[in-house]
Amino acid sequence: MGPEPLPGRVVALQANYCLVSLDGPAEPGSDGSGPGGYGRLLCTRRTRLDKSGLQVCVGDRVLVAAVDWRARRGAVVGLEPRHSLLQRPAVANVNRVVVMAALAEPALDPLQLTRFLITAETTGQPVQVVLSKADLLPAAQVLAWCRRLEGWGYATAAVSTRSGKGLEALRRQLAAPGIAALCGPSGVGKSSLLNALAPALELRVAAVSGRLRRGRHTTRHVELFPMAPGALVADSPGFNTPALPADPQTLAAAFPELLARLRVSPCRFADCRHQGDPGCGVGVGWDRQGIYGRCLEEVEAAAAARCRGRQGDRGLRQRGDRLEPLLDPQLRRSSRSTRRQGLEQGLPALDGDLSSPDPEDSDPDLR
Ligand SMILES: Nc1nc2c(ncn2[C@@H]2O[C@H](COP(=O)(O)OP(=O)(O)O)[C@@H](O)[C@H]2O)c(=O)[nH]1
Ligand SMILES: [Mg+2]
Ligand SMILES: [Zn+2]
Repeated sequence: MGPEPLPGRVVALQANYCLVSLDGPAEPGSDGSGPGGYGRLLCTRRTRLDKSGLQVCVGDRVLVAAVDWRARRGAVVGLEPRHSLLQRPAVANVNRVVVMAALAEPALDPLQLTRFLITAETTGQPVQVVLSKADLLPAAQVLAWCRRLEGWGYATAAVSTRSGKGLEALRRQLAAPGIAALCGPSGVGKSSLLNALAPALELRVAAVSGRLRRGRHTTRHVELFPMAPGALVADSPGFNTPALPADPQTLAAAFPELLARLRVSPCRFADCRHQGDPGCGVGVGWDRQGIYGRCLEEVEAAAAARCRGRQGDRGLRQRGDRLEPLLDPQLRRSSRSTRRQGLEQGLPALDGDLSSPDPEDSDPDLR
């Protein structure tokens, strides 16, 4: 029997390894004040753990054994249950999600922002919005965007790493204990923001390039960074089309303003689509009604296709009145999200690196 396994947290994944930040001093007998601080060890994951069907995520609490202090290596031998999971980027044990969108370059796209917000909402944790590049729009327009997103039900702050606007308030928020996941499309300035808040991090930032005025994928993997003692922030690689939930109920639950209306006046029918149907308590004319409708259609189409797939029509999907080969990226995304839900429930193992950007919606500059 070796010494007791040491508790720590996974702060990054690299191929078959994970980087674990230990809770305690870097070496037995040291007080953690040496150059290694509270040590980080590059760890393998033991087969036994893999056979349990769980894939280790950034943010996971783990136990490390077989430590080689000189080589700073170890092996993950245990995984604590998660209290929450952000599916993409995959971050376990998030305490809040900060969704970031740029006010310009790239222009703010309410549908895309909504898709990120939906993913954030499915964690069950508090969600807030940060609008970046406030230096690029007149103050009145910045304020109008903030008011609009507050109308959706989100605390919203405008920031600029160029002018410094909003940075101090955000730094205070991100210094709260726990894990904050920062997510949003590529090029909105996530890495720049973390650099501005904690210059010691020196994260790589992309030059906005090409006709799309989007950043390149300089951030390649999810990684946790310390913002303050006990406060970690996850920077994540850009991807641009988050998946939608598998069912309409989960989708509706991800629209705070819809839920607020439902609380005041419930719908007559439990399966109401909230699209101006008779007896609908949500009503019409709310800002994101059209966006909700588009997302609902996509969720329903994917569910219907899955259902037909089970009935034997494998390989084909209905589109309007014709059948198409089942190669739609949306379907691939939804099946991936189903696999991740399995992960959350501790079911099937995942292959591949959860944190790597998907080629299908990666930045065209890099293809
Ligand atoms: N005008 C302006 N540009 C910014 C701001 N913050 C970041 N950028 C630029 O946006 C681009 C993408 O930034 P990056 O941090 O890599 O974005 P990420 O992909 O979200 O991590 C870079 O060229 C930054 O210089 C800002 O506050 N104002
Ligand atoms: Mg980045
Ligand atoms: Zn309704």
